[in-house]
Amino acid sequence: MPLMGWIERAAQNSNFFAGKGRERKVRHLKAYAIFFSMKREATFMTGSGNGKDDDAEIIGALPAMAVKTRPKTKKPSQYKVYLLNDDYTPMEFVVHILEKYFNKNHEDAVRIMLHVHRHGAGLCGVYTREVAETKVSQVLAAARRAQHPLQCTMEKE
Ligand code: TYC
Repeated sequence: MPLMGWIERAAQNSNFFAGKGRERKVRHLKAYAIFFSMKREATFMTGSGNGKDDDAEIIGALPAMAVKTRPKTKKPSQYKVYLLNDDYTPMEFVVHILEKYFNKNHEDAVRIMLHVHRHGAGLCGVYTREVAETKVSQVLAAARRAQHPLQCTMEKE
């Protein structure tokens, strides 16, 4: 903390610190500097920066601060990507799609395809928004190219 150096220098140069109370005054000032920097953090973290200078509230928040780390980044939302059943798309084509775009092995691809066939829809994977959007459009484009009505959708987790 830069303030510590400043306090040390001030303690050497200023008459205020001279004499027998010097050690105690320096300690006191350092403690105050630490308190103030913590207070700024606590005000920020508790959102209690309402202009009211309520030290009691800040001091109450200090123990929580010691264990609470401020998240710098929000973790991105995840999206589930589903295949939907229809009466016309060949089972083999759906299996191929699951292998190619969802990196499933053959066994899992067959299992998921049959789940969609029997239940109407099935989860193919969970991805961040951009990846999920890419998967959906890749599947729709491949289905359109092959002239199958296969549908694919995504849903926020
Ligand atoms: N129901 C289709 C059929 O009987 C197979 C199928 C499975 C289609 C999964 C789409 O997402 C799907 N040929």
